Amino acid sequence: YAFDNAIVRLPPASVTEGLRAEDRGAPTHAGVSTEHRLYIEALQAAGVAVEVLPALEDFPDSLFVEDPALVFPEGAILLRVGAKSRFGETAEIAPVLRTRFEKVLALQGPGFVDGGDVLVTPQAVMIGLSDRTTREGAEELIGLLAELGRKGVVVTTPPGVLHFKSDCSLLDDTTMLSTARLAASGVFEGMRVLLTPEGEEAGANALRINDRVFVGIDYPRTAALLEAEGYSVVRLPTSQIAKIDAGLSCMSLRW
Ligand code: CIR
Repeated sequence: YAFDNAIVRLPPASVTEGLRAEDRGAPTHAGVSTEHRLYIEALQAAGVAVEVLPALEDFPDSLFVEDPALVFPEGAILLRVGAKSRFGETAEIAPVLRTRFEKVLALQGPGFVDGGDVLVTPQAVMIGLSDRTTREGAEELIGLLAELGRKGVVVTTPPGVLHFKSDCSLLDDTTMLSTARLAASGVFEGMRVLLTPEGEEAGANALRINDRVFVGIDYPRTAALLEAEGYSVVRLPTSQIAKIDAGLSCMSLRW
């Protein structure tokens, strides 16, 4: 969670057509743009240098740059995103990553992995199987991670949850924030786990950046819990991106 650099991509006007499991109304372009701008400012205030890429109208979900690639100080891995409408986002981010990283590996397929299913902890890189991430994809990714000197492990995402990281985030070297439904699977055994309060499951997609933790403003009990545990919390609006099933980790690639 110590990061010097991040890449983000501006929301296109087509973001109103972003994928969603359940239609709770479309977000507005202006609303998403405001949330995105505040997110960039929060990253900068945390000491991160942010590269802002131009919007891609053909890809409504392309502001969620976390999904088509993984980045580490040692190199980047291009992924094959599990949703058809998002598949082309990898080719758009690839040239950018080639200018930033010497080593850029790529998942060849036929499997799929969304970056939202990949959680980096000091012990391992967890890859959550989901409707987007297949076992074949996860197994190929384990081989690529090994080339970067990282250990990958396959875990599962609770049913009905979009991404593994929709339900958890790393708070420090030994502590996870998790929903009760994900923690119940035992994936975080051996770690200290803080549970999101009932009704604030979506608050589990928080984001530790350097000395602070970003938390959605709509999850006040989660924010209070983290503050009581001594974390310095930054509250950010996420109600617009939540309409298209996104949270705070999705909007950047960080290293
Ligand atoms: C999608 O369904 O792909 C987008 N509407 C939301 C992606 C959120 N990304 C993430 O959790 N990493």
